[in-house]
Amino acid sequence: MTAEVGSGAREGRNLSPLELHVPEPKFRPGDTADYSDLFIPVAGVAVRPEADARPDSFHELAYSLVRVLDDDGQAVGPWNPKLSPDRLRAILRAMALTRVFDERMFRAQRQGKTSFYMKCLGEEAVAIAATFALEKDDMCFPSYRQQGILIARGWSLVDMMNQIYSNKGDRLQGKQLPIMYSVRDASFFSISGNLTTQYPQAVGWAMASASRGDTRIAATWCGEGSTAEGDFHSACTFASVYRAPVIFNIVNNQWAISSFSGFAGAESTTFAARAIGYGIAGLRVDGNDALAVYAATEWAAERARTNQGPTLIEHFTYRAEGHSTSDDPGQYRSANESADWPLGDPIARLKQHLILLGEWDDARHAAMDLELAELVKASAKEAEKNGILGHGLNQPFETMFEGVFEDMPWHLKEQCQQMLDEQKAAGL
Ligand SMILES: Cc1ncc(C[n+]2csc(CCOP(=O)(O)OP(=O)(O)O)c2C)c(N)n1
Ligand SMILES: [Mg+2]
Repeated sequence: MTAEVGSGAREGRNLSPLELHVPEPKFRPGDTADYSDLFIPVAGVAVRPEADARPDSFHELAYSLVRVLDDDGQAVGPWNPKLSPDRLRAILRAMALTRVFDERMFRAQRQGKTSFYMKCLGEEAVAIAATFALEKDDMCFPSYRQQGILIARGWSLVDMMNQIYSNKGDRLQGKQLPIMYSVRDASFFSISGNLTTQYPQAVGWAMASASRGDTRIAATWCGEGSTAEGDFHSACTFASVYRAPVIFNIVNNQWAISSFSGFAGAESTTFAARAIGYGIAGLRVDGNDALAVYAATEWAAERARTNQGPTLIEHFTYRAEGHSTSDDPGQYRSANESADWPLGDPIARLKQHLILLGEWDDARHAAMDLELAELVKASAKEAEKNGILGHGLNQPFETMFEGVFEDMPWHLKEQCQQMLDEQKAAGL
């Protein structure tokens, strides 16, 4: 007798039918998120290998969590980067400035001044502490959530806002989605909306740097969801084979729009463990601990600069806001998930550390917040002089035909002329 397809009784054997596992987040709207089964090692216990250690000699770091700041705000253990108070205050200030900038630009979108914005609330340490541990001219290949790199490098807020407003001051001529900056002078590669393209680009740049005998290294960032892209894996292969001087950052903020990290593989292993299969050094760090992020990056940069090859760092953090201004996380995640995140807030934690050192206090913090709010407000007023969305101060329309071909082909010239004629006829 021929067995029916799908019956599970093929050739007389009584096999149970196959089934797929479809990941499901633990908590949904209406549930109370409970983090009690999340494994969080105490601060200071992770070993710190020498920078020239073989990648296969410290696998456990890919499954653990490097933490420097303990629950009281003390810096403990071998990963403590022992930064000066001035440096700590500079990191704190850049994180706070990024938060104020985000808040103002988010509101600008709600006021109709721009079409789109993305915050990095709760993840500020990942971009900012890492940038402080790199050289100013190391090349960064970010995703759309590392505006903190530009702010840490002291880039002009007005220039960033001009891009967000797509106004006549926008160096990119309104050709990129708001927040997709490109700043060669800050060694900040053009952001692409196509997830993870920056990974192989970073490896290619790092390989070119090495083959030219340069000393600059590359660092790139992507979200945990983006590790599911093929580009992530080909970048890892190339970097491992040629020991490219590159740092791979995976920002595990638990969510990829409305898909939880399980859809990118988090139920089975850590993202740092992806490094093991490629023979790359892999670290998992507390992404809300600016000192842990700094220390991991400093260590990875030393590996890269001494030709020991790439390092992959998973930053364990939480996306405290919606994905973008187009998203409403209340539709898909539990209400207390963000506030109860057990690793706290990166700004509050560094502030607490500085207070404990006797190098900061609440009054100074409040004064700094005030100063930053004034700075961002003044910058926004300056940028708005160049125009906001839909207020006529946009780039000349013909610029949309420029910048692709060195010499514009005849058919584009014709189309451009037709557009200008039609606008004239319509009195625009
Ligand atoms: C190749 C590609 N696929 C899908 C998208 C749509 N998309 C934009 S952001 C996003 C989620 C990415 O999540 P994650 O990598 O975790 O980064 P996060 O937003 O959390 O920082 C998706 C699916 C895209 N932009 N490009
Ligand atoms: Mg994510």
